[in-house]
Amino acid sequence: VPTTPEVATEGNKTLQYCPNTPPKLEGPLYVDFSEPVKLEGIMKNTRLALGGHFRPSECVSEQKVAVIIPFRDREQHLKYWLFYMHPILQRQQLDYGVYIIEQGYMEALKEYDYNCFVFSDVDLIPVDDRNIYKCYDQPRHLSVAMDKFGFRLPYNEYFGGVSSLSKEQYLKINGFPNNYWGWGGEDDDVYNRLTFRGMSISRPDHQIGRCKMIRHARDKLNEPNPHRFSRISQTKQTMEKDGINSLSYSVMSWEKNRLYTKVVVDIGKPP
Ligand code: BGN
Repeated sequence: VPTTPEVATEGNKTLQYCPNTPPKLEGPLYVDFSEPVKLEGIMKNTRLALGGHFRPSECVSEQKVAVIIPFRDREQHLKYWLFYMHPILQRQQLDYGVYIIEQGYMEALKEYDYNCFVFSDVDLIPVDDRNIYKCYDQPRHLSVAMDKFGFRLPYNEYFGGVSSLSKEQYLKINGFPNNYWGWGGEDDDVYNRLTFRGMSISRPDHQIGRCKMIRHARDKLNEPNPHRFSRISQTKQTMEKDGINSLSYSVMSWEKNRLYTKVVVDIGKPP
């Protein structure tokens, strides 16, 4: 039987790397958005450090995961997300931090040596904790069976909802595009970037990849972007100059509480 290599750590304690299959996963989960949730319970979770950081105490996690939620005015959704996700991420034995922010990759790296980035919509919750929020050999699309789309992919190239990229994979595609304003297409642009850099998408199966979306009306000031069709047809040319290397924003505020780190950034206005 192959054993996981030992790693020496803290004082006289020797810890092993966390196993590939975390022992406390439950499989299918009950997730319900019909009643409001209370966060007091998970606030008392002493294993969470300020800013929504967690590290398993029983093993060393090779993946340091920044979970990034670009979000605006969705306090109710965020509550459900935190309520359901913290326990799941902890059962998954991840060394993680939660960032509510638009420029998550850059800002999270200022704090910690993250090597994996999970990007999640604020209104999506997996209903199976075997869907591990970490990085894989190829960029991962995690929300493959959403209730909104009849528990199927809306189309084969769909990369929206929840996805993960290792630092290496993210750097390879020059990060995400910055020139999509309003709703739609930015996820397709990322998909194009990945394929143009010779990567393919890894996915869980349709049972493990099931997730539920919180129903809501379309956000105000987030109308479908009329330029999205032409933008996604030009990814090959634009990806080299639009991305991490063209980031321009200023940090307005940082807020840390027990459950998350929230960074407000000013990303300017559409041209
Ligand atoms: C697609 C959107 C995605 C969105 C999915 C699911 C576009 C680009 C022009 C075809 N893409 O149509 O951004 O995640 O629907 O809602 O609009």
